[in-house]
Amino acid sequence: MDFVKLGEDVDKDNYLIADFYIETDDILKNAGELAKESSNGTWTPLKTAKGYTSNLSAFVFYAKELYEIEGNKAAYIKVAYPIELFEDNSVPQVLSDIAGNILGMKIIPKARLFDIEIPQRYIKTFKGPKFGIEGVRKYMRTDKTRRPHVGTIVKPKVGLNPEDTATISYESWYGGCDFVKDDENLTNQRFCPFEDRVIKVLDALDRAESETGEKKLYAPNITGVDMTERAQFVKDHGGACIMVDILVAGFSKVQEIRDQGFDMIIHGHRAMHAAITRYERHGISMPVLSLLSRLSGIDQMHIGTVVGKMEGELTEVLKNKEKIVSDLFGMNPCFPVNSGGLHPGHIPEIVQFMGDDTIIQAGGGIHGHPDGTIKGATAMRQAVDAVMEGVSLQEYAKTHKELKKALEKWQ
Ligand code: RUB
Repeated sequence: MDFVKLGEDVDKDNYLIADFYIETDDILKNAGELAKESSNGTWTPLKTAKGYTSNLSAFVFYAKELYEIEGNKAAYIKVAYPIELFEDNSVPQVLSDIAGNILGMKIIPKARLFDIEIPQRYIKTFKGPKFGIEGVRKYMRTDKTRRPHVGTIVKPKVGLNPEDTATISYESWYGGCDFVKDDENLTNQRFCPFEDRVIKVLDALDRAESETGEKKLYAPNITGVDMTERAQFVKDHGGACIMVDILVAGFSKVQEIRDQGFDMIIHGHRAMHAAITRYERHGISMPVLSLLSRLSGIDQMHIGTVVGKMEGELTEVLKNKEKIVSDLFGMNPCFPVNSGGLHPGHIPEIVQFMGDDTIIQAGGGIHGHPDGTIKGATAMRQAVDAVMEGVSLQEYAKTHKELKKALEKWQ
């Protein structure tokens, strides 16, 4: 078994290609160990290996030394994994291979999986988003206007009871939001039991829809130990959307929910991603997690904002976007979600780099409006309208007092 074959012509129809940044004292030797450990080998030759198991060897086919760092050499390497290594339709199994033991090997103190390329044959085993951008737009009846959706996260993120959560949700929708969601750490705590909350917020949604004549969407956070039952509960009570903390719950659960065919839009929050993605010399990049989220069936996916409160450079956010919207052998694209420290003043910039197919969410940027939630939601929607009409926010604010007040507070 040869785990290093530099310059080998890799058949991209039959291999998954993984790009790594590594730091190690011997690039080729240890890159080979990485390929071995992540496929059919281990630290020592095996008496149990059979002739036929060698077909499942991964191999390094490209290595480029970059620079010296902390007594090691840094390098980019490319590893080819035969697709027979992978179980059909299983994001968790892919991760156990290409980002499993190898990120903890002593001989490679730093290793970062920064990109993957997956062959069509394997992509086709995944269902991907059921709704995607077009499905969500059709449901929300914005498939003609094509404007960005406005969303909110009910705040304070924890502590409110179901009645107040429903009231704030109603006000958000009434003021102009399309979408209301729970926050990542609100699930089924005693102060706001899941079932009671879902019933009350969906009642508020019905009221908001009939009063505004617009479609509205609520994403209750079903993350927890009985996610299937929670999804069923939402479905039984007329809900059209659920939210999952993808990384906390795990891709297997996300895929299970997707495959169970609830026929509801799945909103993907990426809470905890920074523990995996943030350190640029180790871990897994957010674009890789974005792609895997798409494969697992997420319809609306958090990808960062550039502006706002959360870390994330423009190049990374655009890469995340590319992974979830670009052509992928016919798989539906996810609706990108920009969220985290946003207010109406950010909307022109976000639309400029994201385009109109985006869900722009504000929690504090709506519920912190000087005149409260309804006016806060109205100000967000006015900012979207201004951008769609090609008018500057300052100009639009002259005749839209909610927007004016928001800009006075935050810009
Ligand atoms: C938004 C919020 C969300 C973040 C997560 O609240 O806290 O959880 O969007 O970040 P607010 P990301 O609008 O008050 O900041 O989307 O980057 O994963």
